[in-house]
Amino acid sequence: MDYGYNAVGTLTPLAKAIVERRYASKPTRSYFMGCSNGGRQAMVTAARFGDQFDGLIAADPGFNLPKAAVAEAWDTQQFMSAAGTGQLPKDAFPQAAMALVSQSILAKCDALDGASDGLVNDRIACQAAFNLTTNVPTCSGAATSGCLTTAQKTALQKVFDGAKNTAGQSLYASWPWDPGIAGANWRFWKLDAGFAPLPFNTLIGAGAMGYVFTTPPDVPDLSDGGLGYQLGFSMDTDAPKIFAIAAPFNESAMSFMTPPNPTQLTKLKQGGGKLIVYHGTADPVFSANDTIAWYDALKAADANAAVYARLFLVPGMNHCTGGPATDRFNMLTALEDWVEKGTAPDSVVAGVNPADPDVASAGWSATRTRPLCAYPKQAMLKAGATDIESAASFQCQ
Ligand SMILES: [Ca+2]
Repeated sequence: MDYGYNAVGTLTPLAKAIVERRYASKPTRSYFMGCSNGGRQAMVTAARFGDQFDGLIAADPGFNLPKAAVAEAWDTQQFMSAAGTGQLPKDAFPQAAMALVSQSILAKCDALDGASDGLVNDRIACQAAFNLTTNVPTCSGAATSGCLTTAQKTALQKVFDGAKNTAGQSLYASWPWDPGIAGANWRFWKLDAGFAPLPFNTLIGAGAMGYVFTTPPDVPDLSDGGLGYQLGFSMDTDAPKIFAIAAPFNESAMSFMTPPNPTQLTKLKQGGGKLIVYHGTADPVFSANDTIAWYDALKAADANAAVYARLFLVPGMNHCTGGPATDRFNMLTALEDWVEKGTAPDSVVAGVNPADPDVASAGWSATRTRPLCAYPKQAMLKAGATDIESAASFQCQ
């Protein structure tokens, strides 16, 4: 419970008391910013302790983190279904295969936003336009360059469709097709997260799943990095344990890891606080689709939710950073302007990190900029604009 939410709940008043004792006045503003599990923490804090903060930033949030750990086991099972004897997921899906899928996505989707620039801003149209089965060449025999085997396609499609139990019920979320799946950070988290001497390390999955998210706690064998544990994980009988309680564990993982009611941010709203959420659409750890579904539900529950909560999608960006993306931006300044000047962010200008190999290999200008748009708007090339390296050539629509 401390890990899930109560550390913030306990320490925030204490920190404020220390500030007041030292400076003889309360802090003028209180902000919270985190990515990944820190992004999850920001969302939980907005719901549970929203009156304690003036503004929060939840980046690539592990919003439904126990569910994402289920999905990681699912992913491992799918990737390994395409692996040969002695192979790991990284062997079953060499980088050339992911680059081929990325290029195939670009071929169908890049121009949909008006600019053939290596970025897919029109995410919705792309999901309808791209078809893994028909748009990527199928190998006639063994895996070679320039094609995917049927086994690779089947596995990758199941990963992107999202974890399901045998009844076909979704256990987490689907994932958007985005050219950023060829990013180094995507590969690290999804396929290649091995740390010597372990051949494979499932990171958030096996260890966290067994010890933290399963009730009663399990003791996963991590001597192989958790590979065997994930391969044996049942979507029917193990996955539901993230919702279970068993004394003395009287709160389930889903209860302590997620906001009590994610679409009711009453404390934040009534306290005048603001929440910015941003998420890379090629995040391999936490699906942007899960965050989008949350924001859609928030808007459905409160039509005026944009007054205190806004979502920004970052095309191509992997987990918190990296990928072929404009992943350099200052959301904290945008949040301060919103809280302190009342200027709500409709768009935030983002640049590239030219030292990132994914950017360098894409051949983009080192000074490329793009507007990140408040969801559901997305950046589209202005009619007649020709400079595809400049944010000024794009508009949110
Ligand atoms: Ca484009």
